[in-house]
Amino acid sequence: MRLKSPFETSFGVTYDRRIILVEAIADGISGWGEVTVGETPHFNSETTETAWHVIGDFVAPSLIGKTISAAADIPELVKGIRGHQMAKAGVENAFWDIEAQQKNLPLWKLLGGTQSEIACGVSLGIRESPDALLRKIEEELRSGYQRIKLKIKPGKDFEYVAAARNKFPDIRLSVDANSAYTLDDVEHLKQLDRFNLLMMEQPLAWDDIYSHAKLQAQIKTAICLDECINNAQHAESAIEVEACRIINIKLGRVGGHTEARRVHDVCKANNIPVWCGGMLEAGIGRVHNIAMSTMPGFTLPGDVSASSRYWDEDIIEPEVEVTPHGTIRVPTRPGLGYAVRRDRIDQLTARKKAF
Ligand code: OSB
Ligand code: MG
Repeated sequence: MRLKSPFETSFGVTYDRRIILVEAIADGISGWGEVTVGETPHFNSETTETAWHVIGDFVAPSLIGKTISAAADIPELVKGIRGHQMAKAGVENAFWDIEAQQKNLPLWKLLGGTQSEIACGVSLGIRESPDALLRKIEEELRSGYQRIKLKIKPGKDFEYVAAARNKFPDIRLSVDANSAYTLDDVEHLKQLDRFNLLMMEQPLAWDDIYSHAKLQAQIKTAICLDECINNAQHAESAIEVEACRIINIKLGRVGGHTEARRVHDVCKANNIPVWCGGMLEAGIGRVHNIAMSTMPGFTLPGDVSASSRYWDEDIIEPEVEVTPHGTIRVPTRPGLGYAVRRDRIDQLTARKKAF
């Protein structure tokens, strides 16, 4: 699927998404999940192709023919597969859709969600100039979004953030570096403290919680970890060593709804606010994100926004829409609560495998 506009982060530019969808069928009910993995191993170590391989050769064979009494049984069945959280999440989440339909509940209720309307923010890719960025921010604020996140990297940071803060002194503003800095940049990163940012997301290495603790001790801005948190144990460690004050939860990054809920619970018990991250999802991944975002610890606007910001035409019906005050009203029908457009998916399918 071609993105409406290219998305640039510190690790590269994405023009098109190659997305793996999982349809699981159990007891005659069909459920859907989306594998929220990147095409290249630059966000984490997984790619579309590694997920295809791991699902086909390891995840699916671990589940076929097994008695699964609840979606939450699945992590135990695939725990021998180390890493590959995104591959596992796409499959597990399809079973959450099935379980919700079986129990005649909207998925968000099954997960224990309490918020029927969720707060939305946007993530803005790196732009060719601060002026171009300001125009984009203006447009997103006009649509109602409650928080603006700017992607940054060395050389495309201070000037952009300064321009944004100058023009919009009161908005909730944050930055996301996707691991583009090191501890040698502490003095540089301190310069961002003056902009009253809501948070600085994942400034340091993707797999290094400890260095973030060293940085957090030296800057005022709250650090939010993304790439570093792959399970509830990571969240506990990060909180204990004070590596962050906020955590971004991505279903794919932590391996699915079961582990996401554990991360949420750890954060909630420690008064660490969480929010739902995004991976440029199509509709199915987006709708799973909406369901997760209803849990009570999701107190900050997520990177969950309207389908039309990404796609000319999404793969669900209706598309995800955002209210003029920057929220999404959560569906009330059982399961995902949005219809999956098989016609459109068939048109877009390049490869298919059944088990
Ligand atoms: O770090 O949050 C991130 C997109 C791709 C990979 C990593 C990230 C992102 C985003 C976009 O920030 C969020 C979205 O709009 O889906
Ligand atoms: Mg991020």
